[in-house]
Amino acid sequence: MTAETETAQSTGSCCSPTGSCHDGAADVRIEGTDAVTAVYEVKGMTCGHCEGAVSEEISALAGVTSVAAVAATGLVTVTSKAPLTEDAVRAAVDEAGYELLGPAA
Ligand SMILES: [Cu+2]
Repeated sequence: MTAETETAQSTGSCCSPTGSCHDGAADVRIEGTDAVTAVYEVKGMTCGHCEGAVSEEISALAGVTSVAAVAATGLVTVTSKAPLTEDAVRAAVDEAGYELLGPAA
């Protein structure tokens, strides 16, 4: 009989010894990179599902770090590591089933 079985099992942590993998509140910043934020106007969003669909497609674009779509205003705020072309955003919005009206003033 041994009494040391408990400590031997604690090596399965996926990340740090503290066990904190993804802290939801963490503000992730990419150092040395200027984030670009652009606001676009999208036609046709009516609910949270629409917001999610548009966000998902735009999030898939290269360099995009965050997307915030608001159906009530029709505005989509996109943060990326480099400026996006309007064509790329338009294609993503189109893919989601909505229409990009253009950059919001
Ligand atoms: Cu909807």
